[in-house]
Amino acid sequence: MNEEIYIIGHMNPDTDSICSAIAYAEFKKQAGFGDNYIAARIGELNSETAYVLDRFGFSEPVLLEDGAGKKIILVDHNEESQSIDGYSEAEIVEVIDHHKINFRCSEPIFYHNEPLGSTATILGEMFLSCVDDIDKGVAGLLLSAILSDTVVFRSVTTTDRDVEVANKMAEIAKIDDVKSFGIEVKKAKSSLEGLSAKDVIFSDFKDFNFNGSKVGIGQIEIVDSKEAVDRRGEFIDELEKIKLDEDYDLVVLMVTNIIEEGSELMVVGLTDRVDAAFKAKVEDNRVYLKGVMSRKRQVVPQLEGVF
Ligand SMILES: [Mn+2]
Repeated sequence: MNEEIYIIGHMNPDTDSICSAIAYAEFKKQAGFGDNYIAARIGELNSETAYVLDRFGFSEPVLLEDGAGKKIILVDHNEESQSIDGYSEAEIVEVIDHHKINFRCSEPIFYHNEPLGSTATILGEMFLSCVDDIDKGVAGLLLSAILSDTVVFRSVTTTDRDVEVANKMAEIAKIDDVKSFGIEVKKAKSSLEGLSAKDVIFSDFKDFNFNGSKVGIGQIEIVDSKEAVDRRGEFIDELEKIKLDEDYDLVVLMVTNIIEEGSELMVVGLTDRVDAAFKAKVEDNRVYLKGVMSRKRQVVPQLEGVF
């Protein structure tokens, strides 16, 4: 048997990371590349992803805790700071992603990156062009991942190709109403009930190095603002604690209301950078940004630009 190759998404995995890892392992098998590709995860699933896997009858990918000495394919990320422990001693053999590129390698590799709404869109197109009989469950996973990452096509990151691939996958997965299925998927994660402030903040949290400054940006997506508004004080206290404990220069929690299509940013640390990036004023550690839903496109570049 050939050497095992692990396919992993980013830390604090989201639906796109997990479903893309599973689908790509499946693609490798069905397109004849071999059965030595193993979908893996590098953290716990969130409730949305657990819902999606259950809905389409998949079990969770194996947990990979250390990448040292292993062959690895990265999906849905390319930065070491968002990847597995032991990254520097792993051999990265491929990347499939839709984020800004901050990647180095010493050998030529297969690297497929496009500015699309999700990694699953790239994989959906690969399936459509290479696999005759796409599995209903795999189509369901890809559809869910596209809907999740594009916030049911509401995010500015959404492209025509995302919508097109999603519709094709919906047809195969026998999902009639794509948008209401999308809201159903998003709702599976939107309840904050029973989660500590720390769990909420770290449910989808990414680290960035902006010109030497350590910045952490978490995001939650909700369909009703009440719970988050009621717990603002608690979230801001926890952000302060994270900033001190982990020595961040700036920590942000984006509370994105997918129905209102806007985000409240809760901010601790260098709040003046947030003022400058969004030409707004952070007051009581928070600011509302209308129309802002995408961390990747509407928050990260703007903040990076003021460091
Ligand atoms: Mn993604």
